[in-house]
Amino acid sequence: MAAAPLIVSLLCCAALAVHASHVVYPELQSLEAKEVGQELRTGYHFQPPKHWINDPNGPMYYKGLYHLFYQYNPKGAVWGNIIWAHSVSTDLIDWVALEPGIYPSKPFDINGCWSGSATILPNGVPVIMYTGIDPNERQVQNVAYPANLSDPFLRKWVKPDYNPIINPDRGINASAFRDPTTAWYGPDGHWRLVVGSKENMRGIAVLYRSRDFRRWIRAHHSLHAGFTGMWECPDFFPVAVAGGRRHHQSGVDTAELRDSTVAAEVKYVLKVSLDATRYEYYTIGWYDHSKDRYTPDLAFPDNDYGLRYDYGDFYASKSFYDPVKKRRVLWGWANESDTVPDDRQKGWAGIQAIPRKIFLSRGGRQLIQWPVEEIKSLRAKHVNVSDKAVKGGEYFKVGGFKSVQSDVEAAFMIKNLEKAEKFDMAWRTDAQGLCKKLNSHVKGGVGPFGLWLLASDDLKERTAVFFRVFKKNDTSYVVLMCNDPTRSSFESQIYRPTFAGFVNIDIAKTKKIALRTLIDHSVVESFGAGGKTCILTRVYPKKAVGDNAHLFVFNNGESDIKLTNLRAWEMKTPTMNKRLGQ
Ligand SMILES: *[C@@H]1O[C@H](CO)[C@@H](O)[C@H](O)[C@H]1NC(C)=O
Ligand SMILES: *[C@@H]1O[C@H](CO)[C@@H](O)[C@H](O)[C@H]1NC(C)=O
Ligand SMILES: *[C@@H]1O[C@H](CO)[C@@H](O)[C@H](O)[C@H]1NC(C)=O
Ligand SMILES: *[C@@H]1O[C@H](CO)[C@@H](O)[C@H](O)[C@H]1NC(C)=O
Ligand SMILES: *[C@H]1O[C@@H](CO)[C@H](O)[C@@H](O)[C@@H]1NC(C)=O
Repeated sequence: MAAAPLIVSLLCCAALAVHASHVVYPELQSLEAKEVGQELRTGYHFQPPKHWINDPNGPMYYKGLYHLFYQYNPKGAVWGNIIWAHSVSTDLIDWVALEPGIYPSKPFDINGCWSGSATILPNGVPVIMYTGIDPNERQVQNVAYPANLSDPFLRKWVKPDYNPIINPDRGINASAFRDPTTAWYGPDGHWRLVVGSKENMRGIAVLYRSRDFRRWIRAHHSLHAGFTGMWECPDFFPVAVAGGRRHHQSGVDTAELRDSTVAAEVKYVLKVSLDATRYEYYTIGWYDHSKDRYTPDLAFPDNDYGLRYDYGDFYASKSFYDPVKKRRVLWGWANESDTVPDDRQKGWAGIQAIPRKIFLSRGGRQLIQWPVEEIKSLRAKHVNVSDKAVKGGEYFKVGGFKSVQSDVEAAFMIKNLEKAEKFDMAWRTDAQGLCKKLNSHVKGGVGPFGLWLLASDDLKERTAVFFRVFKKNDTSYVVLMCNDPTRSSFESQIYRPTFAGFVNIDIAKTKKIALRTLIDHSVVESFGAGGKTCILTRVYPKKAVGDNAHLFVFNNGESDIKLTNLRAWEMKTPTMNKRLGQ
């Protein structure tokens, strides 16, 4: 946000306002893209042919198809004119674009159709709840039903005239009341859902109950609240615990919570997107069905330095239960890091991260995320490197394949931890600050080691994804995973923050750490230690594009490391949002 006034002055005279936390450029909202810049567009990350996208909405599976709706500006490459665009897929890889699912047409949504969720009713009927902006600019919650249940594409949605079904009454701020969750059904036969809100600096998950999905009554207390500012896009769902009857990696459908034996073998996740920081945080905890209260486990910081799905550019995420593969799948939006004039020029802005399977770790201390297995079907030509020592200060190029659109899996072995730098406990809550201070160019003891990618041959342009190991005391170590895009391009206007998170592994015991990175022209999406720590960044190389983008392995620490194994695949380009019949 800090750069916004500058951007505006560059554009000359655009009026600046902040609306639902998106910087608003009224003059640009309806300027259609004439040409679409292809160079940095993604190959296999979800993206429409042009214009602005943000939050994923109402993901679901229905009659053989995965549905993804998303916030979309049909008229321009900046936020505005928001509707629910709609795409379907049989495999989460190839996508077909349909006509918009939900768009302003009634008084209760005439000024905008904002984010929301889908719920599959017990009779199999999918229903969408979304935030509409009414004629008084109030945020209200509406319901929409499919016009034709026999149509697996769910092309047409009917918005009953009894909308809005939830109003911002009884002291709720009508400008801070949005993004209803998927509903869940309690043992008492009542539906529940939460809507994100705030009261001064207190973020709130406002709880509602309903018998019939039409008349909703606000509960006397919220599901949960915290002093972290507006809570956007809440997501609340059960996860299986290890040792239960189902495998801990299996998903749990919120609909199953009616069954008390299922409810006894799960924990719950509450994720909120913090408008104040533009990052997301989650806690794992316990939900009392009779009192309708969620209590995070004490082990988890319930604030804005707690656990994050992704320590990079990833926001407004939403999960859904996939009944085909019995897993929970997570979608999240990544915005651009270039400037608004850049977006205008390229004619597009925003992508969705690769859908991730999400589940509770075996020990129950965090969630694990992993790209859905289907994306392996895009893997083409590959290269292998194995058992290669990388001495302190050395690096080498991984040649023989095109890395600009690729999937890289690497495993590093650390023989000796003696030289690890001392960890200052003050860094405990500031991985990002630590990575900024000790970036990939700052020599270390054990690390920084990892990948330089989207790198030009002369290495002038490069993005680093790496690990660095610190010593806490004689027996305990801290592993930092970091993404350093400070040299990703020469363009000075581009937002290039170092992003980082700690990795919860006992490196003294494992001596090994794995990294998987999905590279896609302007996307770098990394999964550390099998999905314990994830970081997505957007970069805009000028030289390291197409066949001139290279991959290197580097070690800028004193200690030698070994690359035990690296496999890197070129990725094919799936069908991405072609119109049906085109
Ligand atoms: C409903 O969808 C089915 C399947 O696509 C189609 O055959 C039927 O004609 C549709 N009905 C109406 C009323 O549009
Ligand atoms: C309601 O929320 C809006 C948007 O965040 C804020 O500008 C306004 O001050 C809030 N109003 C009150 C009464 O808190
Ligand atoms: C790479 O290693 C894998 C696993 O060992 C092997 O199956 C594959 O054939 C190797 N590929 C090449 C190109 O050597
Ligand atoms: C080292 O730190 C770990 C984790 O904080 C702690 O459990 C352990 O007791 C410490 N060991 C010593 C020798 O201080
Ligand atoms: C994405 O863009 C950057 C650069 O403009 C902003 O700093 C972020 O706040 C923004 N992220 C979101 C989630 O809007």
